[in-house]
Amino acid sequence: MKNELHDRRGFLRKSALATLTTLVGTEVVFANTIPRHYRPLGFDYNPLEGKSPDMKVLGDKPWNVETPIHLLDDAVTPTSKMFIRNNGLIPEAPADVNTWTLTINGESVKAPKTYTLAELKKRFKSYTYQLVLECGGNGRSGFEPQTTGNPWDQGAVSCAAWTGVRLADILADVGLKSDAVYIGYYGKDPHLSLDPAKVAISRGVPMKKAIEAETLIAWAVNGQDIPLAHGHPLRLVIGGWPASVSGKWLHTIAVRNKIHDGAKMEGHSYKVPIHPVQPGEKIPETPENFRIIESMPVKSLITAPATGAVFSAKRPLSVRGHAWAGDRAVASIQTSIDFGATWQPGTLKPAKNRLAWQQWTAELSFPKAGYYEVWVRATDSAGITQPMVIPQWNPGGYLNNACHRIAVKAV
Ligand SMILES: Nc1nc2c(c(=O)[nH]1)N[C@H]1C(S)=C(S)[C@@H](COP(=O)(O)O)O[C@H]1N2
Ligand SMILES: [Mo]
Repeated sequence: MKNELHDRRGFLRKSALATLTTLVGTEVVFANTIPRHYRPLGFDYNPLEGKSPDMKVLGDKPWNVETPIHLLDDAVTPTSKMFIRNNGLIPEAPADVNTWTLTINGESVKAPKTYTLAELKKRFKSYTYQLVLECGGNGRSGFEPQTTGNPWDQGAVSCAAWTGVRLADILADVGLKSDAVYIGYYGKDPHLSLDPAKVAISRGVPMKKAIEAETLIAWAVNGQDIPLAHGHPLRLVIGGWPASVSGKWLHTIAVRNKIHDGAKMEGHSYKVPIHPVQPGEKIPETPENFRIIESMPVKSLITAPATGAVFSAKRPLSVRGHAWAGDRAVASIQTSIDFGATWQPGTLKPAKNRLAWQQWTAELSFPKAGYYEVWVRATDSAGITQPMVIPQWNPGGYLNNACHRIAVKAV
């Protein structure tokens, strides 16, 4: 089913009407007067089905849904607790998944090639990796002044187990020219305007990241088909970089001889100033001033207890969470109960695989009853530690990797 409802003359497509009728479960009586570019509300697939009831909806046009931190306690994030970030509309689910195709084209392929999903599964070896997908704007609400974009708290992050084939294997099968430097993805999600000429998002990564072992063309997450909201039936998954490079509803990957120039690669989208700017300062959005965000910075979360916990001061309090560091590993974590004046080392586990988050635990003793905050900070393998309060402000509100903090009361 095409997502544009009207044909070029402005008449409602028969196929669109049929889908709408099925979705609303009855005749759409005034279907002939549905305005051009108007998307009937009955089309709205509800991505909250199957989600935890405590997920926080930031908006439904497009759908953006955040995970409260205490729900991120699992080592492997269940799909019911995965945040949702959309730039456009969620497309219709395909009637037959096996005939879904992936085309590899672009100026740097020797010749374009198309595979059905069934062929991908049959022809290439499949792998499963736990991968951190974190929105580049996760933590945006912490910046002052506020920037445009979704005001995420710290819950636009997940680490699920993705299954698929390596993009590197597919690209080797296609055959690339020597000038290949970048890839760009295209997904089936319609632009919010429903204008078929507009693309909601089409981002990419340099070849070096594209051909890493963990870069997957995935059809399953946590052992099940990918839910529609997360890119069913096929998705690019690239851990450790802004999740905006992990294209959902994937149908095409272009191999480029220059930095990919798709939607959301322009302006200051997913970019930060090369030199620090004053909070709120506007600078020209030129390549001399901005760099594209690549590996995400070191970060950690306290996932248990939830903020606001009340406990007995007589016994130590067990706290735990995750830490991750983009392309790097996390080397150590520390906690503080005195607003960052002193820090105690916690215990950190190694990652299940490269680009997965790592679990940490700590036993904290409190001198007496009263109000405390527990702060956590992680240090990556290059010796870089999270900032205590807020990192460098930037116009897109990206990369806030400030220490996560919870409030607790000892009684
Ligand atoms: N086709 C498509 N892919 C997309 C997006 C989108 O809007 N359309 N959003 C991107 C962004 S900005 C993020 S943070 C992640 C979110 O993935 P999730 O919704 O599965 O958590 O998907 C990325 N892939
Ligand atoms: Mo994102």
